[in-house]
Amino acid sequence: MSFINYMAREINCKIVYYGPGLCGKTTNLQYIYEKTNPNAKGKMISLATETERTLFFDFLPLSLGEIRGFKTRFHLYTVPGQVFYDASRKLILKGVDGVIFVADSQFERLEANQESLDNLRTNLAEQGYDIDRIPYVVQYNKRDLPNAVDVDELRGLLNPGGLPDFEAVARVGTGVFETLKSVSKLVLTELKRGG
Ligand SMILES: Nc1nc2c(ncn2[C@@H]2O[C@H](COP(=O)(O)OP(=O)(O)OP(=O)(O)O)[C@@H](O)[C@H]2O)c(=O)[nH]1
Ligand SMILES: [Mg+2]
Repeated sequence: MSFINYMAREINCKIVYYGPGLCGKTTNLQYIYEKTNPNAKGKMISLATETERTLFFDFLPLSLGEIRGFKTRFHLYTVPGQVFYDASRKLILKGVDGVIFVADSQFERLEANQESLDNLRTNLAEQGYDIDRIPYVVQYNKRDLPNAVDVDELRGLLNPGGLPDFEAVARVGTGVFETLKSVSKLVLTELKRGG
């Protein structure tokens, strides 16, 4: 539900990073924050526990240039991945324009990925969104770890429809901007269609 401010000539879009606990959502945002020009970003807000688990959300406003004289502002959010924060995840999904599902590539996290994806589907549906219709991309993170499952296997489990997907090592930034660019492109295409 992008918000267009005609007076200020601004388009505001909301992107949400979703995925199981510790899959690397906050790490994606931190990398984007570090690598973005100061005049293209706002303050990054993180509400975290003492152990740096996301407690409510992380937030980063980004400017991605202009389209037809309108400034495009992307508001990036991450949800808390831990199972018991479901109420927060529902809230954060309100008004979403695009979703990045961050999967943890580790064998031990296969079930957690699946649960989180099911939870995403349920929470989107509750708000009247269909995961197959909104701008949506998948990131297979932690590709650097020795226990990472083959991408083909992850794709079969988490992305059988073959939507845009990316391998990543968020800790060093690999794949981070590719993933973001892909979803923002889909969001802007949707906007142009008047969706
Ligand atoms: N090896 C490796 N570690 C990573 C990678 N990305 C993130 N991590 C580490 O994984 C841990 C969890 O990362 P976070 O970004 O806090 O995970 P999160 O998804 O935000 O977790 P919640 O906020 O609890 O949902 C941290 O120690 C990160 O440094 C990666 O690509 N490879
Ligand atoms: Mg987090």
